Amino acid sequence: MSRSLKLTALALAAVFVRFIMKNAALASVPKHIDHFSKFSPSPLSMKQFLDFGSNNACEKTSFVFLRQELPVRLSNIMKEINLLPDKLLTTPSVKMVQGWYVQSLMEILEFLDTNPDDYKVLGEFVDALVTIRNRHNDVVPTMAQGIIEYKETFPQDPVTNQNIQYFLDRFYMSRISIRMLINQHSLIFDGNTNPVHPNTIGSIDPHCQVSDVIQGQYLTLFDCNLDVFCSPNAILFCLACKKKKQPISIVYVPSHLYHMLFELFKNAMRATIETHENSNELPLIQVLVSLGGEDMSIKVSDRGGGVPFRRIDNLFSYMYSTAPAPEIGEHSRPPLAGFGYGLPISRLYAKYFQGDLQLYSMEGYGTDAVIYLKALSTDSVERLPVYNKTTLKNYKVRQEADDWCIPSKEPLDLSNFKAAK
Ligand code: W6P
Repeated sequence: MSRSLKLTALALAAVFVRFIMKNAALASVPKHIDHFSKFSPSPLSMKQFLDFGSNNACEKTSFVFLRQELPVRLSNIMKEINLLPDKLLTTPSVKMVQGWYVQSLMEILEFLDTNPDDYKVLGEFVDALVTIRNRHNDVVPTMAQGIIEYKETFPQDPVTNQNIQYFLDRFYMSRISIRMLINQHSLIFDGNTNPVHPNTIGSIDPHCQVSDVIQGQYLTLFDCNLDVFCSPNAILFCLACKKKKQPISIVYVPSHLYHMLFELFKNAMRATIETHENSNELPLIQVLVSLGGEDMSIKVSDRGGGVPFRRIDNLFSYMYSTAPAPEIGEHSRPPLAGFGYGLPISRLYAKYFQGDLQLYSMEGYGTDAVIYLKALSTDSVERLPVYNKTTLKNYKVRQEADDWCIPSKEPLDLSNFKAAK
């Protein structure tokens, strides 16, 4: 055999061996998922997150925790992906997302029989986490694409909407939590302090000043996008605090708060502009921040004409707000279109640390959007989905009939009920 032929044969053999090994690894994945999904995820509190980043933080401890906890969280949610209706599970987009989860799970499992005392292992783990995080960057638009494909083939019905809502709320919550773990570990142990925010611990700011985030937010929105603002005073601030003069701050993830506020301001501004197109003065969007013993609440109030009560749930629906990206033309901005996933995902961010996001709207006037967050870091504990018998039951229920009457459109013919004389 010529030398080059030999080399080709060797290369082919190597490819073949890798192929076989990869398939062997793939074949054992369901077994691993079964194993790790039997564990419940362990919710962490803000305090625990901060402890991982404190001075005596131990990368080894974090590594040993994560190489168990990440497979547990991944496997719990992979079990739920498998419960999706076949028609959705077999769309190319959902298949692709599922493939990413399998790949990432395998990559973490590689670390199970490595030595935590080997600093090289620890370094490789950080690299692996970053690779995994980047692989999953586009999960949200890809799942949305899956829903679009599904909607094209199957007309939407309320039951499917309800099931997809249930799944995606849990799926995206799981994703938020996994990214939080990955971010904390990779930011804290990459050997650098954050030059811009030296006092943050990973992505957590122990003194997250809400007014700072709002101000930053306001400036960004003001400068950039949205053809907003005639008036530079478009947003009015009110800060309420028990201990006056001290700025309100909590232990929180500024990027999460930023995400939520961005969504609320965007919607409030859009509503304001659309209902006051022909007047020169726009009514202010008011922000009220209040710190109590238990809650830190932020209210964003607009006078953008409000939303009918019946449609509020739709604003949070993944199914009803999934539409192919609208063409941005001159006259193509249908009212209330293009909410996208901003609101439902903002609500998940709020719920992730035991808060909530609610809308109080009065059609004809305007909308109050309120973010509730926990004021105390001891109350800020991750809210995580778990795969168990109840989950299984929730996917199996097919609503047979509503237990409330359907109002009739025709007036009731009362003559049938007249007492016989
Ligand atoms: C609206 C609709 C909405 C959603 C979220 C926040 C504010 C607003 N205003 O009209």
